[in-house]
Parts: sequence; C-alpha cells; structure tokens
Amino acid sequence: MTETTAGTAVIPRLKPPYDPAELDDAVKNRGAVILCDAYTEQECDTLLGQIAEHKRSHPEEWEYTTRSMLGTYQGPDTATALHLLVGAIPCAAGMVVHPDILGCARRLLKPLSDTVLLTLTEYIERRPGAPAQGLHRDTVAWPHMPVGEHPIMLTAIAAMTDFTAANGATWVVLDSHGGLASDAAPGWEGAVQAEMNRGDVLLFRADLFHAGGANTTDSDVRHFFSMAYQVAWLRPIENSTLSVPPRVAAELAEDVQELLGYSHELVLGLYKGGDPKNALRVS
Ligand SMILES: O=C(O)CCC(=O)C(=O)O
Repeated sequence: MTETTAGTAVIPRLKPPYDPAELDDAVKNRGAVILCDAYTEQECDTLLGQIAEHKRSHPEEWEYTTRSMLGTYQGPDTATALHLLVGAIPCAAGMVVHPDILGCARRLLKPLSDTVLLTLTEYIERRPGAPAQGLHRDTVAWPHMPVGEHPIMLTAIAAMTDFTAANGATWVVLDSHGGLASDAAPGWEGAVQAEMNRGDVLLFRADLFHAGGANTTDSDVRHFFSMAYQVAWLRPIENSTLSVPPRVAAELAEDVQELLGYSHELVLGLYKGGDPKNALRVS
C-alpha cells in the first residue's frame, strides 16, 4: 500500500490487484481509501460519451436535475448533477458492480445487513468557479441514525477526469467517521484532498466528513460518477424501482436487480407476499 499525503493526513492508496483485507481495513478504520486504476480509460470515455448523448437527447431531464433537491446542493450555476444513472446511462449498470467496490461494500455492510442496496448513482460535473462544499457526511439522509463501528453506507467517487487540488479534488477528514450526520463538522485543518488520476476511485464510509473542493481553474471541469451502497433496511435516497421499472430491470444482471431493490431483507421489501424479483418474471 502507498499513501497520499497533504498536510499531516494520509489517504491510503491501493494499486490493483487490491488486497481485500487492506481495502476493508482502510475504509472501515481510517474511513477512506483510493483505488488506483479501478476503471479503464475506455470505461471513462464510454461513460462521458453516454452522458453527452443523454444530455443531447433528454434536455428536459438536465433542466430538471439542476432544480432538483440534490441538484441545488451542487450549486446550480457551476455544477450539474444527474441522478439515477442505472436505467438512463447504459454503461452504469456494469460500473456499479465493480467487483472490488461492491465486494468491499458487501463485506463492510454485512454485520448490519444481509442485502445491499444502491442508494445513489450520480454523475456530477463541477466547473470553474464551483465553490467548496461544506464538510458533510453522506448519511445526511438519515440525520437521527447513529453510526458506530460498522458503516451503514459506503460512497465511491470515480474520477472520470483527473482530480487535482486546483479543480477541487474531494476533501476528506480521515478518522472522522461515526456518530450522527447532524454532528458539527470538524475544522478544515485536518482535511486532505484526494488527488486522483482519471479512473481512480475514492471509496469511503458515508459517515466520514468530506466535501467537494473549490474549482479555482479557468477551464478544467471535474467530472465524476458517484455511486453509493447502503444497508437494506433504511429507505434509499433514490427511488430505483420507479426509475428502473420491472420491464427494464428484467434485462439487467441479477446482482444489479438486487441492488436496485428487486430483493428483500428478511421481511422488508416483499412484493405480493414474496420476493420482489418475482415481478421480473415474464410469462
Ligand atoms: O465534489 C466532490 O468531490 C464531492 C461531492 C459530494 O460530496 C456531494 O455532492 O455530496
């Protein structure tokens, strides 16, 4: 394992093939890790190409997204976010089942939940002039839910273009996990930026304080795909079974179907008294 240093903080950095024990230890105990080369150049090109095509063919959705509840959080003038990528962007379904990212999510969420759900799949671009966000925890959706030793959600930010200090690479405060999303944020003095090459992934416990940085460049747009995984007994942020209805989900791989909510956690999520996967069966 190598490490990224800025100030005194150090983000663990793993090269492929990633060692699962090192990966899990870094995410669970320090809060974050950088997975170098998690996606190929071609995968990044494909995602950005499909995003561009979606923007061209669905302008109304992009208009909607800048005014959406979470879109405004990005700052409407200098950032754009598109949610619910699975079902809208063809390559997203394959990207969310990256074996090392999903494997880590399954292992770290397992003590609290047998099943894992996608809670967010989001493409974001933060343009020159984008201000720094406030330090926050992504568990903000459940402000009263205490988080302890085991995380309830993991976020993966996949760099689709290089993340630099100047274009606003994500800041994280290592070891700041645990507690409530409504806790006061720590000071910036302990924060470190996740500078990454295109294709690298910042994987972190969603209860870790972090923030998008200010883009102080003239022309460097920072593009990323953010995907998050959660325990199956909390209501997910995005409504995946509405955005990917059964007739569309039926065409996807089984692990993607499960992540979207065509699955049940004990008696949660039942459909007609049984497994919601039954809704995907064609007669
Ligand atoms: O911009 C980033 O790198 C992080 C974005 C983020 O944390 C958020 O939108 O919640």
